[in-house]
Amino acid sequence: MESIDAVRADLLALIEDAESLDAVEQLRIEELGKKGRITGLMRGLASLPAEERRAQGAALNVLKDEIVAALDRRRTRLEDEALDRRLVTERVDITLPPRPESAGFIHPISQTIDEVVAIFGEMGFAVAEGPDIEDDWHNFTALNIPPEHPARQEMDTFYLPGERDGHRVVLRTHTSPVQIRTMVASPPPLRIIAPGRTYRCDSDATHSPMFHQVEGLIVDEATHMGHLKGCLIDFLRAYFAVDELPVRFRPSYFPFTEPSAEVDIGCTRSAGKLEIGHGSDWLEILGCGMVNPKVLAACGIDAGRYQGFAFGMGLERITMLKYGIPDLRTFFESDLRWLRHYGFAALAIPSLVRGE
Ligand code: 2NM
Repeated sequence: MESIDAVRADLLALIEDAESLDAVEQLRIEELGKKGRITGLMRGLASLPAEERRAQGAALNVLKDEIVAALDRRRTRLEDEALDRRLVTERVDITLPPRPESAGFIHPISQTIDEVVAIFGEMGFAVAEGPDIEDDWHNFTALNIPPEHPARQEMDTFYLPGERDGHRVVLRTHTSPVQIRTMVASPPPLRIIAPGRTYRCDSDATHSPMFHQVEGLIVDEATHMGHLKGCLIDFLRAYFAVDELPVRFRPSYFPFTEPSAEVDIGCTRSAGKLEIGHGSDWLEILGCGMVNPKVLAACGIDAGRYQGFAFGMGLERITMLKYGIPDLRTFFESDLRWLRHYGFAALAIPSLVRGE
């Protein structure tokens, strides 16, 4: 029978040579199991005299504990080495730039609203909002639009079923009811713009039943037509980013303003192409006028003391002109490829934005 010292030396060498966790486990099963050498030595104790058996048994228990401890040390060692290798090969390089997130895009109409709000904001205009579902007093009557006016006819206006406080319910056909609500609710001086959705029963290549407008209103004691002209010329030059943009005011008619004007900007038309900012042609861009005293009075404002100007324009049109979008209908098709092409990055951090 092998001596305890020989078995110890052999087992410790085998454990030291085990190169994997599997090999360590294999050794544990073979050497500490029923067919292992330590078990064999234990069995041999039975044939020894009592005296010798006690000493040999104690020594075997010590050997077994030593082997168990050596297996544990070897296992821990192999695990540590494996972890060290992973830490070297799988190190995270925190200096790498992040992969770009696929970001959403700002719809061109939202971009134009932001730009328009910024330009009028610098002039001291606040943004006012109101409901899309209006009553015909705020949408028509207060604006001096008479009952027989064509704009009131079912053909142009979306009427909703039922009544509200004795008034017919409509989808607002312009954002003017926001100005009416502001004048009813707050005393002058007023200086607001009202961007938002508007609705008319009209749908073809150049009309969408839902579209967007921005209207503006100033009411004060000495506001006159010179302010109106200066304000709108400054706006148009800022929006189209053309310092010397030609601007022309033509007499016109609206029930809610007197006098009224339509505003054209200079352009060039050649070979079916339209260029804004110079040339001898004109392009109609917005409507405006001095608020009709009847409108002020309908809102409870003293028209003898206060006067003001108002204006309105379509946002799709000025967006198409500035950004070269050829077809109105594409604004509302929710085509993501169109939005990636014409949309605007939400974050102005070029390295993080695809397509910049
Ligand atoms: C336009 C043209 C001219 C306008 C008038 C008013 C109000 F409520 F103050 F009377 N709001 N908007 C107005 C005036 C709108 O759009 C082409």
